[in-house]
Amino acid sequence: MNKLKIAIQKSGRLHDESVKLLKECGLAIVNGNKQKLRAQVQNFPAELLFLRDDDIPQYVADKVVDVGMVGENVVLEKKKMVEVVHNLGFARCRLSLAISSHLDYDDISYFHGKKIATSYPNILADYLNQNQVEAEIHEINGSVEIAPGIGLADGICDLVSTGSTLFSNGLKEVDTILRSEAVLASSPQLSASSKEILDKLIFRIKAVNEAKVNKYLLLNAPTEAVKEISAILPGMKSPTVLPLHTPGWSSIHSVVNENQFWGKIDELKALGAQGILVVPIEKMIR
Ligand code: PRT
Ligand code: ZN
Repeated sequence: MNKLKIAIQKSGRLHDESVKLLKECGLAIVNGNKQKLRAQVQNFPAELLFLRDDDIPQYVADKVVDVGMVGENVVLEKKKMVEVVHNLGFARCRLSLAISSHLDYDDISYFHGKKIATSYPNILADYLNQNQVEAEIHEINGSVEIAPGIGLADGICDLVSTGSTLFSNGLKEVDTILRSEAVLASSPQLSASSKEILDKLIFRIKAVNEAKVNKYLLLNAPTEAVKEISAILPGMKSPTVLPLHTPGWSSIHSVVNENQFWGKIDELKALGAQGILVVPIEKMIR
């Protein structure tokens, strides 16, 4: 049977999260040893290849692999014939411009005639063009943040997540070019059978990732408040309402988005809700 060839980063920031997500999707990975180039999957028609993240778009475009788990920043920089088919929800970061923290900055025109060090020359060049800024791009791979300190450049364009690397190098973020996260990048010309396997994988990834941002909520409330509480907790279709042994009381079960949870708690308490339990969901299929 045809197998979907999935490229994941061999080692680095994306490796562990990529493997974890595939395992949460139920894939039993055998010999998933970082030293090896490949790993097999026992219970799903897929095979894993461990590669450098920068090479993944090329391998996908060349159809050596069908799909890769890689930062969207790398997909955009490499400009290969690949299609982002799903966002994976981890390795979130932004690609930003930064300068020495003691310098004044008004807007992007600051960079006119300046030298910018980066590992993202294509994305940076496009951004400068869009903003009609003429600057010199100095491409370096790694340790970009030290460039201004050693006089190699006036500013940098690099990935930022917490901002602590910029801070500890005496730099400040002055402009964000793009936001990125890990994505599934696929060849636009997959065979029908590979596409079918990819769709199955995406279905599972959605179920796993949706479960992570939702919680199962159980509470007790006076039966007379059920209607109002149901309006606050619509759930997947509607909440489950069960009678409690105590007359006039009901148990209400629903699903709530984690981001909305604290906002809803005060309203629920005001309507008489008690004994509120919040439980993690492992998989969620709408
Ligand atoms: O060896 P290989 O080429 O495969 O890996 P790599 O060294 O090129 O990549 P790696 O593992 O560092 O990053 C892989 C991907 O993780 C990137 O392409 C991004 O999509 C994503 N990612 C998310 C990040 C960061 N966050 C991040 N913070 N990649 C790099 N950084 C670096 C950044 O370059 C800077 O040096 O972390 C530093 C900043 O972090 P903060 O937290 O101090 O702001
Ligand atoms: Zn890399």
